[in-house]
This record gives sequence, structure tokens and C-alpha cells, in this order.
Amino acid sequence: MKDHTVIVDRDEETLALHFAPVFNVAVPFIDRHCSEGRAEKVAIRTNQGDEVSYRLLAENVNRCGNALLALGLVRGDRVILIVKDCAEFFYVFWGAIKAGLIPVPINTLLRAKDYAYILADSGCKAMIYSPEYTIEVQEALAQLEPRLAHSICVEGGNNSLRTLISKSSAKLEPVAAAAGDDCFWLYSSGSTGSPKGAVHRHRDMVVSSQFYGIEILGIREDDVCFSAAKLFFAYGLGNGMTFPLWVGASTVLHDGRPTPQSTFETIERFKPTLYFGVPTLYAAQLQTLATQQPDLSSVRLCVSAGEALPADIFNRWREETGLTILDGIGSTEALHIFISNRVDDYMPGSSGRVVPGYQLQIRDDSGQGVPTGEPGRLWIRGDSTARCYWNNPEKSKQTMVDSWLDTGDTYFQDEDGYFYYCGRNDDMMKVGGIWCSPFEIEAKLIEHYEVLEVAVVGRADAVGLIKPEAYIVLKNQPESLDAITEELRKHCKEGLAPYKYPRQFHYVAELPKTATGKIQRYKLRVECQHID
Ligand code: 3UK
Repeated sequence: MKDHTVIVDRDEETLALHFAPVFNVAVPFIDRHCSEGRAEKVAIRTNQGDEVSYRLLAENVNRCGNALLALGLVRGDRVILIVKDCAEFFYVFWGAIKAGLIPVPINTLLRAKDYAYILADSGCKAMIYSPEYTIEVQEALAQLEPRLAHSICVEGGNNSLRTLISKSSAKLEPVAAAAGDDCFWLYSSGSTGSPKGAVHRHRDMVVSSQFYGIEILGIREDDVCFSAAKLFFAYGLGNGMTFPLWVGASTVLHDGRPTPQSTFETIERFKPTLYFGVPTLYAAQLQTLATQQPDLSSVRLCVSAGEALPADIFNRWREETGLTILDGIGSTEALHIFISNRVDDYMPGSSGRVVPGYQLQIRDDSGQGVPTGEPGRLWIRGDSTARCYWNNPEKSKQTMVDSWLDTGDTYFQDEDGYFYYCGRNDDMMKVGGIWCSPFEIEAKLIEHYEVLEVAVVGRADAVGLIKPEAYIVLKNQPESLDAITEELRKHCKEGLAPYKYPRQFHYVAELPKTATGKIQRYKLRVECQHID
């Protein structure tokens, strides 16, 4: 086998991938397309009007890799990306990998405090950021001790990434890596508020592209992908970058907020064939469809993940658009989707069946498999799962056991093999497909001088999607509950990522607690005593 190649063995039942002993994943994802005759094909289109061919992509990946090496970075050094969806995201991500560095894309919706934590935890040597995030980034850098060696803005000025790229050579030899070597990290939120870096290997993106991208989506060279979920999420990274690059297809990037308006406009303008959303966005888009009829005729298939897709949204979307939404569950640790519905085999309200290449087990509290129909904790095994959490042996030991991964989710499987989501095993919730820790929102609210005690829980809205709600014991009876609510909402929005504020505030005389003083959040989900 030649260097950097993958051989796919597929029969009816199983799928096996064989990697060359010398394997840098940037070669099959980026360089291969030029040698396979796709150099002039458009790889990336953006809402800013950019068009990047596979040739230009390969050259700019090399330039970017050279620019990072010229800073003095050495093999294994981490490069943080706080970068919006744009072509430079691709250049930094793949340039780093090709040069033997570890790219670490992070959520661009976070705040200075979160960035400071991740910058310190990762021990990164460089950080690349889009100009939109300058204020939060500078505040994070000011908190860092020792100072970060290199922070580089994508554009503007003589030291911007664009300038560095333009001055660097378009030739770069890939670092000789192995399929099992560390390649990139993705941070996942923890219930106690500190994100954990999931360490992924060179082979992982190949595995998810082949197993989910090709086997489930049937992605082909003539597809055009558009992911409303951003590239910094493992979900968006697969949808909007790795899957299209694996088969030489095209991707459409939008650097703004995904709203019904912006997503419909993007679909009409760029005519994607595969559209990737999250349940809250599908629900909002359905509302818009009541008054507008965007042309969605280019789309052959829709995908949903991040949180469970209610059957009602699936059904109404089909009625309105004629399109099927494939719900599937994935995770940052698994890299992408491992249980999914299929075009010719789906069950509304279910996550579907196992994706080829993965194994699943539903276990009871003692670790034994449960009978069909019984809920239990879902464990998965597959070759795309993270090797460990960076710098966190305790959490790694609990979560990654004998090549199995604990998803933290409760599931049951029915007689026909469909898997049904029953909830998390911790207090974490998904809001708009993004992690939200109740403890983090509580910590913010308790900072406010009028708040004595607080508990935050997730509650399903009218269409069955979870939203955070706060139960608050105030120190003093306020003159106006509306005014205090407005103030608390503002307080949250200023100090937390924008999607993390409570949608409802309930004022209560006391919170339900156990004998040992632990708040009983499950009781709040059921009922509460209002004083308003
Ligand atoms: C929940 C779902 C029910 C579940 C992700 C697709 O969401 C992704 O990764 P995260 O690390 O979160 C993982 C957790 O989110 N979840 C995700 N999808 C579903 N619950 N139905 C679903 N369809 O709790 C899971 O453990 O943010 C999704 C691809 C890659 C991903 N990283």
C-alpha cells in the first residue's frame, strides 16, 4: 500500500478500513483531489461570494501549514481556532494537520472566561481568530498567564493570517504520521462547566465520512452540502467539511447566524443537495413556511442531530416540503453520527438504527446488557471515537472503557431494532442542539445581588424542544417582577454564551431539597409553587 492511502473493504455485513502505515489524513482529504482530476472543481462557496477550487484549497492549506511552522511551532503543538465558517477555517485546520500540528476548533459563541479556560487547558502555542470575536478574545488573552505566544487575526493588518498565507510557499510535504496518531481535538462541555478536549486521531474523520457520509447519506461527488450547524461543532465539521471533502463534492459556507431567513436564502442561492439542521431550526423554519414558499427543490435529503427530533416536526416538514429529515445521534467524542434513520428505513420519533461500523450496548447500572425494550445507558464502540480527554485521566477512565465509549444517554431499543432516546444521565441539556449546563446558568444568576437561591431545569416547549427555565428565591420582595426578570435576563445574556439564558423565570418561596440539601431538580420539572 502506498503512503497516505485508505482501502475500503465492504461486504453485505461489515465494513473495514485499512490504512497505509504512513498516513497523514490531509493527503486523502485535500491533496488527492488534484491528482484525481478535480483541481478546477469548486470545493467551497461562501455567502461572501468566495469560490475556492480544490487546487486553491490545496495551495492555501500548504501556505497556512508553512506559515504556522514559520512561527516556530513544532509537532504536536496545539493551534486554537476561534474562526467563523469561512475558507480560512479549512486552511488552518488542514494546514496544521499536514504540518503535524493539532488544530482545536472551538465554539465561537463563548465568552472571554470560557476562552481563557480552554486556552490554558489546551496549552496551545497559537490561536487564530476571526475579527468578529476580537473583544472576547482580547479579554481572554489578558487573563492568560503566561502570555500566549501567537494570537493571529484572520484578516486586517500586516500580521493577519491572510498576509502570512500570501507570503508563504504553496508547497509543503505532509508530516509522516500514522492512522492512530493524535490529529485534532474538539472541546465538549461538561456538566460542571469545564469543557473537556476530546482527542481525535488521523483515522477518525475517514471512519465517519465512510461509515455515515457514504453508507447512510450516500454522499457523492455531485452533492452540494450546506450545514446550518457551524464547523466548530463536530456535527458541522462533518457535514460542512469532511464529508464533502472525502468524496470531492462542494460545500456552502455561511458566516452569519442560522435563522429561517438566512438558511432559506442560502438554499435558494446555492442550491445544496444535502441540508443539515437542528430541531429548533426546523421548528422555526416551519413557522416561516406558513407565510413564505422558498424554493427548496435542489435538496434531496435533510438531516437533523444535536437533540432528538420530535416526530411532529418530522411529519410537518414532510407535509410542507416533501422532504425527509434523517434524525441521527452523534457526539463530539464519537466524532459523528452512530445511530441513524435512513432514506428507505426511518421511524419518526426514533434515532433510527446502528450505523455500519459501530457497535452499541444498552447497559443497566451494574453494567449488564438490558433486555429489548428496557431503557439503559448507551455505550458505543467504533473506530472514530476519541482516544481520551486531554489532561483528564479520571474522566477518560470513566468514559472510555476497553474501547467502549459511555455516551451519557439513556436509550431503549424496540423489537425492530430502532433506538429511542429517553434523556441524559446527568443534568445537562441541549438547547438548539448546543450543550447547556444548568450549573453554569445558576452560577451566573447567583452572582446577582437580588438572588438568594436558584435552580435551572430544562423543560419541553410546545413542540417538544427543551429550553432552560430558572426557579428563583429572591432576597427581597421586588417592586416589579417584570423589571427584575428583565434585569436577570440581561445579566445572563451579558455573562454567558447567548443561547444560555433562561426563557422563563419562576419566583418561588423555596426550592425543593433532599435531607442533605441537594436541590431536587426533577421535582421542579414537574411542578412549582409560584408566588407571583
Ligand atoms: C445529544 C441527541 C437525541 C445526546 C453531534 C451529530 O450533538 C452532537 O454532539 P455533542 O457532543 O452532543 C452529544 C449529545 O447530544 N444528541 C445528539 N444528537 C441527538 N439526542 N437525538 C439526537 N439525534 O445527548 C448526545 O450524547 O454536542 C451530533 C454529529 C456529531 C455530533 N458531535
